[in-house]
Formats: sequence, C-alpha cells, structure tokens
Amino acid sequence: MKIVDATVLVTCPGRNFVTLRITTDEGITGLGDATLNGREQAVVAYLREHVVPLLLGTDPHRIEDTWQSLYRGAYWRRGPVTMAAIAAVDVALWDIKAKVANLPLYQLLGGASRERVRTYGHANGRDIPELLDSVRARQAEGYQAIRVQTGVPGLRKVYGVHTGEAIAHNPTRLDQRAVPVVEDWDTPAYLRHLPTVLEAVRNEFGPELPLLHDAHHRLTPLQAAKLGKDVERYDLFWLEDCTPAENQEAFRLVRHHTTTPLAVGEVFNTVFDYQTLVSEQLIDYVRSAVTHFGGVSALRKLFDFAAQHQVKSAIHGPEDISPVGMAAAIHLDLAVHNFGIQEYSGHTAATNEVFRHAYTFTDGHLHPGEAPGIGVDYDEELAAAHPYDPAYLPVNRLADGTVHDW
Ligand code: EZ4
Ligand code: CO
Repeated sequence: MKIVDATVLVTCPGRNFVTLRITTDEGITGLGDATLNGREQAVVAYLREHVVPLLLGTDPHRIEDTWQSLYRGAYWRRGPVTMAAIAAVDVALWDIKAKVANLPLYQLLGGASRERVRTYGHANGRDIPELLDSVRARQAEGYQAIRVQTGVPGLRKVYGVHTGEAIAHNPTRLDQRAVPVVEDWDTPAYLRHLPTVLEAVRNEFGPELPLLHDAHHRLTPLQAAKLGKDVERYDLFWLEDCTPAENQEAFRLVRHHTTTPLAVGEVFNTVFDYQTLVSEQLIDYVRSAVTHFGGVSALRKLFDFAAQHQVKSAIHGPEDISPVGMAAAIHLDLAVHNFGIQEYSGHTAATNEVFRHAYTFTDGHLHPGEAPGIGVDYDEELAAAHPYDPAYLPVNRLADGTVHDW
C-alpha cells in the first residue's frame, strides 16, 4: 500500500481546527489532528511545505519508521509546531492501520484495560455562587469529577472564567486584525481567594466529589508550594500547572512542601520535557495531548515511562483539541494500564457535525466506540462553510502593565 494524497484541512466550526487527511492507493483514508491554538497556520505550512511531499509514495503501514524519519530527519528537534505536525501524521497512519485491520484503534494498542474512560469537566464562575451553579450544571451533564475556576476579587477578567456559551471562540479584533485579549492578574489576591473557593465548594458538595484546579503556570515555585499546603485539607484530585513548567527542577521545591497531587504537561511536546519530573516522581499526572506530543506512538512511550514511576495519564482535552485528537486520546485511555483521567470539554454542535465521531459521552465517561480506526469522519463540504478565523490566546498583565506568566 502507498500514500497517494495528504491534504491539510482548516476549518472553524466554533474554533479553529487543522486536520491532516492521508489517502492510500487502496482508497483508505486516515485523519490526524494538527491544531495548535493561536498558531494554527504555522503547522499548516510545516505540513504542506515540508511533510506532505515526504509522505507521498511511502508505505502507510510503517508508522514508527515514518515517525522517526520525520523527527530525526528534520534535524531541528522538538517544539510544538514540529510535534503537532508529526502527531497528525502518526494518528492518521494509526487510523489507516486500524481500518485495514477492521478494528477500533484501541484493539491495536493492546485492547481495553477498562470498560470506559473517566473524565473531568470544567466549572467556572465570576464569583462563588456562579461557580456553585456551574458545578451543578456539570453534574447534571453527568460529570463525576470537576475542575473549578473562579474570578478573583479586584480582577476584571480571568482566563477560563467566562459566562454564556462555555466554549465560545471569541476572537478580538482591532482594525480587522485579530489581537489577544488582555486579561489582568494578581497572584497575592489569587492565593488569598482560592482556599475560600474550595472551602465553599466542599461545604456545598461534600468530601467525595473529585475536584481539580488549574493554576495556569502563574506561580513561582515558592508560591505554588504555599498554595499546595494551604489547600491540602480540601483534598484536590490535583493542582495543575502550578509553576512555569520549563524548569523541571522547580517542582522539587513544590513537591517537598505539599502532598497536594500535581499535574503538568499540556505545553510539553516530548518525553524530554518530563525526564526529571517523572524519574524523581515530582508529579502525579502527565498531561500532554496526543495532538501536541507527536501522536499516539509518542504518548504511549511517555505513559510506559511514567508507569515505572507510578505516574498516571491525564490527556489534555480542551475545546481546542479537535474530535480527531480527542478520539485518538480516548482509544489510548481505554488501552493503557496507568490511565488516570481524561479532560473533556465537549465541542460546539457545528464541530460535531463537521467531525462525526463514534465516541460517546455517558454518565461522565467516554468510550471510543467500535468503528474501525479512530472512528471519525470529516465532512469537507460542511467544513467549508466555517472558514479559518484568526484568534489568539489572551495575554496576562499585572496592574502596572507587566506581562505575567500563565
Ligand atoms: O489553556 O488548551 O487545561 N486546560 C487548559 C486549556 C489551555 C488551552 C490552550 O490552548 O489549560 O484551556
Ligand atoms: Co490547563
């Protein structure tokens, strides 16, 4: 079998998504997600200009060999653009191989290790009463574990805390140009506020509800250590991205001061980003997305490494991962032994129409379905009705205007 076509598809059915579709001479197609939120076109160009020409004529069954030749052959290693492009190829080839085998992908990954995939959803509110309502809304949707985020008194706009349509795209324009929203930030105010939020949530929902919180890389290691200690009594499932993650050694200080479980990795793109974190067991969950980490092949290897150190999987699943990336994640979740939890935010109705998928969400749990491959079809005609719409992630600024980590 040979690859005869590889097409990069861009659409915005509520959010921008980049998809690679590989077609073989036998007419079998495979899909891979290449969406890099806010930098989509960089991956589009990387694929179209530098990867597609290398794929044409090659054997789609040689997944590992293709991965290694794209990674090592580029000479320029790692990085989110490269690894998102490689991820899209990897997942599309796994999709093809599983379709040829006439099996759902999870069967090729060793088969199911569990009946279904536990997820967590996002609750948020500008203040505590609004947050409590949002937790109730997630529970009504079936979620059995919930990430809680709130506004901070004195701050106008905080990332991830929005009202109305929870997964809106909201591009900001200046003279027709897309520009980032500027959000404000104040770490001392946040550190004072968060324990009161968790106190209110525990008082309302009791001790058993698994609760998560994302600090979005905003704290210094010392601040993160203090926060971890301050919230121990609220028994978080995890504290996510407590400090900027480029500095793996920084987690030693956090880890030594708190028993609050730690999760990190949504901005990582290779196993090297985790070497110290995992081998010294400084974290409890690895949080990379299939889409940004070089695909199913690479993430599988990370999970096997993590398993040796009792670290579990927690694949990143925000709304900017397409249903293609989400489907690949769910197959892996079902198969790997050291599965922890899967983040799941759902998608807009238009997204679910463009990307028809076999995976289902019931009682807070996902299942990849039994369709051969990853189980996603891309409707190119519908997609064309939702053209690319540039948008950026926000920028955080302190009161004096200084740009802050996040
Ligand atoms: O900010 O996916 O845990 N999830 C998150 C996400 C990320 C976005 C960035 O594109 O933190 O909302
Ligand atoms: Co996060």
